[in-house]
Amino acid sequence: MNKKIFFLFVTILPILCSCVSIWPQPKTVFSGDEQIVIDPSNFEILAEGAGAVSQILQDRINEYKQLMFPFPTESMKTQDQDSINQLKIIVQSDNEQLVLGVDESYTLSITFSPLAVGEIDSQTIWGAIRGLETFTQLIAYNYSTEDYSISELPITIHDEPHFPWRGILLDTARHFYPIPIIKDFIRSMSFSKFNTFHWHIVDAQSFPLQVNNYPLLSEKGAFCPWCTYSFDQIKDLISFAKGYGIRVVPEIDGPGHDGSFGKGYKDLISNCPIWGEINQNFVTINPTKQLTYDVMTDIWTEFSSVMEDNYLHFGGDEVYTLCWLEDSEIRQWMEDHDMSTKQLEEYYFEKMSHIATSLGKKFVVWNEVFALQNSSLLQNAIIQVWNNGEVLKDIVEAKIQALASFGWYLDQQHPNDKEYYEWMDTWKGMYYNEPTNGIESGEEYILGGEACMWSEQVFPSSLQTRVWPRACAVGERLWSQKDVLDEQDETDRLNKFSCILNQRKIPTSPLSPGFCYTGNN
Ligand code: CP6
Repeated sequence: MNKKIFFLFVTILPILCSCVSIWPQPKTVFSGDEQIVIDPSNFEILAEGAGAVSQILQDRINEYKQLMFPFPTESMKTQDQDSINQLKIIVQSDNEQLVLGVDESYTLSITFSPLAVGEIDSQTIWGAIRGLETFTQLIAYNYSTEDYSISELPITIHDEPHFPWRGILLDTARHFYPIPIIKDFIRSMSFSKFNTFHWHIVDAQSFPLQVNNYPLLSEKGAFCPWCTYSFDQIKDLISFAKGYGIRVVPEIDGPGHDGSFGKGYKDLISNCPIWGEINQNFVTINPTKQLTYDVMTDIWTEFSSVMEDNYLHFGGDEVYTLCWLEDSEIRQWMEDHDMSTKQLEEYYFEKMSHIATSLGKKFVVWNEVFALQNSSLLQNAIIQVWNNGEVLKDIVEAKIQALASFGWYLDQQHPNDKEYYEWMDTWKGMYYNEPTNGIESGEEYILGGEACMWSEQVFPSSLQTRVWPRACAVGERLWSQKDVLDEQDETDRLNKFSCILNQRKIPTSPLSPGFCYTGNN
């Protein structure tokens, strides 16, 4: 069909379709049925608008140029075919600030006028980076003809995220992850349009954080002498993550899961050998000592000096207050202050909340803190729900901001599906876990959610294989609209996306039999 007539046709009668294979599914896609070739040696990406000066954008353009064309094109013949030789990226704003809720929307179009032209329009560089990922996924490689093409043109995609907070938690305390491994992981997160890296940095089993004023914390608490993160490294990691539009939210869990504080400074933890013997995770911090608050203030002050983001995670999960009762000094203190264990826990969180406020940061905690029902604590808190989907409803009805993580535990490898058969489609349970289901009021208080990669049974070489492709399902649930729910379409698209990750050398798995060309198979 003549392209002009065709374009007229699609303009008058737009075809809203999900026929192109993009993960996560964009908000709207209008597409036709023309195909063009794209020759890497005759293709350029230009940036225009105020945002064009951004070094971050330039870095991503250069990286995506590589990702778009992973294979050789020796025999590519473009002379007698329609081709596209330019992608123009127009970014309105030069503001590179990366904060929760920043504009990540973009419009991507490839139209004929009469030659094919590609364009990405966005308000911010973050939208442009999301659009570059989408554009890259449109390019298909044909290994028999050794050429690249884009089909279903002309195409116009309007896209923006459903939720502003789309994260993955990584626990670096049950096993140590060197910084380059974390960087690779963060980069791979951006391919599914995740934008938040929740760093569960210390826990009962190790203390890898180097705290300048309290050096014994990591000297005694880390797994090995080099199994540590300095604030210089953290600053560099935060800046790396920012390059991919990913915020870093650090967590120092407490008052539970804090046994490793005691390796360097015994006074910091409660003396509960019986409970500690049953489970290392049960050892709590000692909330009656001023030293505890001095150390926490110090850690959070150092974090705040290297981060741009506004959120600090104070933990609050699985607090075994029986550990306090086993310690006679703490018992005495509680008696002297006429406090119950619940009040002592509240006392601890009031101090933490004060630290957050005095540093100008927001206070994120796990859902057990909501159960304390202490209104002064909850007023400005963000509650992350991990073990009880029902409680999410109560939190948002109380007009408190929330994050969903239940159903998104990557360490659990068995399916949530009711049906059980030969394969374990563990991604499906995660995929259909829509946080807003069953919420009648206060949906706007759900900021988004996070998949959680606890590391008791995972370490550097198994991290990415454990995470992908299941976390992609979470990525789409958080990015795409609520009504994107077609099982066959999702399976096909996720298989294709997993192949793209494979081609980018990210260790992932397929969902079903098929062929994924990687250049060496
Ligand atoms: N570590 C910490 C964990 C878990 C939590 N906190 C956890 C609990 C239950 C399951 C998976 C992980 N390993 N610090 C709970 C938030 Cl099923």
